[in-house]
Amino acid sequence: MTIPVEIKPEVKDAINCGTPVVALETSIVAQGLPYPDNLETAFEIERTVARANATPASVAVVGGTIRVGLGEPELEFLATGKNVRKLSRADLSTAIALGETGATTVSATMICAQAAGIKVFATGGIGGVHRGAEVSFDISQDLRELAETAVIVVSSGAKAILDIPKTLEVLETLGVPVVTFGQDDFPAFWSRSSGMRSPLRLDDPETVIQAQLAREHLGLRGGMLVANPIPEFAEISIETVRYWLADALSQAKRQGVAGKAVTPFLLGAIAERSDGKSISSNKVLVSNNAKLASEIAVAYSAKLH
Ligand code: PSU
Ligand code: MN
Repeated sequence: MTIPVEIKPEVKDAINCGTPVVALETSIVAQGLPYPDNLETAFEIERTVARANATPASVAVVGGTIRVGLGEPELEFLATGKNVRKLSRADLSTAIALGETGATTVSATMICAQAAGIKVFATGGIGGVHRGAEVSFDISQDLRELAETAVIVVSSGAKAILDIPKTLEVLETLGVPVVTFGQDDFPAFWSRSSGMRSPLRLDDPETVIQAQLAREHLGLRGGMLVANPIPEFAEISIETVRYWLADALSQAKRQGVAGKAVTPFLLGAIAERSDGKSISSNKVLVSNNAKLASEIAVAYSAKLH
């Protein structure tokens, strides 16, 4: 049996020619943002990547086939479809076997990007260790994927809905380089600083790709987390986020939300509490990450020529 991976022709050409390519996830489209913000964001990130001289490759599973590079109809389906599946590492194989359609999270997108030969990937915020994980054991598959799969993930740190100190500890245990771009503090998604210092800091895209290549030359598996702070104009203060979050967390607890549903539920509750402010900031930070990911992909491409 061969694994059905279908790469969009322009993405395939870019990979074969060694020109810059950036992978993009789709769980943010299907589960992370409401319609029509989700579809606007999907298009906007693709345009951002193209403007930065790289080829965008949104990833999903469509009818049991891994698709790397999507067209407008697929993105529209993911943005509007009811009950589109959220596919992480554990779900990919059965989705393929059953011929299902689903949106890929960070972990699944990393696997598909690596299978296609793409080294750089942009998202909003990775999954991590949830608050109360000492009781719930809820730790995202994204963390272990960073330890396994050689893809650079550009995100705005970890979502403030998570336990950020524990998330950083697990990444350290797994030996994942956590690099903040251009500042000393580790960002917290909607806020530029989490109040924690970043384990590492780098200031230019060229060094980021050099670090990943050094990792590979050492025979170390896995990728890197590049944390990119949200632009100042779109930032929401951490106090404000904490205030919204307290309500969202108690609502989740009362309703017994668990498993895959936790992240989408909390993001939705915060969007409501914030009157949509969390959504507009989310859009800005994803685009900003797509831009930095493109610059890293451009630096990588220059090394191949
Ligand atoms: N970033 C966003 N919004 C999202 C996500 C990331 O701005 O919705 C998604 C990613 O796909 C990430 C997933 O992998 O949330 C984490 O889900 P979980 O906590 O269930 O592992
Ligand atoms: Mn989880």
